[in-house]
Amino acid sequence: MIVSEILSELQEKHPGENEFLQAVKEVLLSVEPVYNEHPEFERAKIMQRLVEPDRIITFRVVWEDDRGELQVNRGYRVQFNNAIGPYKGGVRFHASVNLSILKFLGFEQTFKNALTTLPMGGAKGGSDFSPRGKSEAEIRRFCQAFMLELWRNLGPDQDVPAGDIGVGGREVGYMYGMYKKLSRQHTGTFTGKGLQFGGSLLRPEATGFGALYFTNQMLQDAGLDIANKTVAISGFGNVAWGAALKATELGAKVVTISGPDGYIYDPAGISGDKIDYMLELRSSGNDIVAPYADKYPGSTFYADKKPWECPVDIALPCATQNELNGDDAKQLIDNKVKCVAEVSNMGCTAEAAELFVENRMLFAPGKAVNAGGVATSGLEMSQNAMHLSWSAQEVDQRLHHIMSSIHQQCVEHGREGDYINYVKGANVAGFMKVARAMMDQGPI
Ligand code: 2IT
Repeated sequence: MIVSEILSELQEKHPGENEFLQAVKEVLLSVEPVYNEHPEFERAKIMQRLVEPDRIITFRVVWEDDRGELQVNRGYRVQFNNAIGPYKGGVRFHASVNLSILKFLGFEQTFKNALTTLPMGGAKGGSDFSPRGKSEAEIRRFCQAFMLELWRNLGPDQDVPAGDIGVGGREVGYMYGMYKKLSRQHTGTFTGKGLQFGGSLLRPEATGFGALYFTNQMLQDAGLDIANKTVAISGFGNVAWGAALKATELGAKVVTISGPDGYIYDPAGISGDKIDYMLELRSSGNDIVAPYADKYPGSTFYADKKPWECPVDIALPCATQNELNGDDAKQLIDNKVKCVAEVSNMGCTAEAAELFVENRMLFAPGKAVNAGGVATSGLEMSQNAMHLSWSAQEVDQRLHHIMSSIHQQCVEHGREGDYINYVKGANVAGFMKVARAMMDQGPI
């Protein structure tokens, strides 16, 4: 495989799909050496097949706003790869959603899901619908309209969506309700469901909790203790909330959260009812963190700035792709950050990620760190298939075990002398599993 050839061909075919090209480039560069040890992969054109989604579904979504005016959005589902299991991955509702972003997310999801040890293929979906400032009724009408078109492509053994940015328990409930109505079936076709109708305990916490189990293991392996470390978290959604909860429980001190409007620095630590307040802020639907500083004296709001300028021991991007750039990485390195774990998907730009690896920093990529979310979705699918539900303790134990296994796979495939290159480890481990499954199933 010649990486530059595949990349330039892709670039020509999909000009302007920057996020997708960025995600592909990172994986290609990581797996190139092992790929070239397997001439059968080259003959089977595994890489050329992997970068082309199985199929992309795009559709019109028409819904009525509270003034009675019709609105038109675009919906998508990118069914990327089902070599190891049914398509699985979240749905994102955000004004920025486009095909490049959903292809990058679906591509990443394929390898992430392979790392979880559970049988799930990769997919992603969403819409450029912006939930910001929308009423409950508008959100409900949009979710129902979105499902009206998508439902035929879904099923418990076909494609199982879940939440992502802009899609939480409320939206999953509305989409699942409509799915159930149209399909006349109550199956596990959606994860992140409410507890009363097939949801799993701990799914809301799982992405953040899993990320902290992983981070803790990285630190322990490097001879460091998470207790009393300061942590910068970005974002203030579901993932940031779970990360703040578990980081605090493990004895670390979370000093930042952020929103599109800027970031909050709270030197006393964001713990207890301050973490609960994140949920309140989120449910206001305004998508701003500034009110935190009014509510909690001693904290400061910095408008239009990112938390990476704060000197901290641990940095956890929990908001969105490319939220930590090269300059941010330099600043963190200058400030002697001990560990950076991407919790958002591709939270670091290519330049930032390269700087961390070149400087042999303790750095891990989203597809390993945040896999606890989809892994717990996999556990929800198992519970649904068995028509039973596990206790929180049982789910937590399994999540712990899965995160350890992902860490182990990264160490095994990412060891470079005494440095663990987690980016390479995660990419190679995920890729090998998918590639072997594709080889065994023939050229389809
Ligand atoms: O990026 C992700 O892994 C998710 N948004 C969760 C996907 C899922 O199917 O639970």
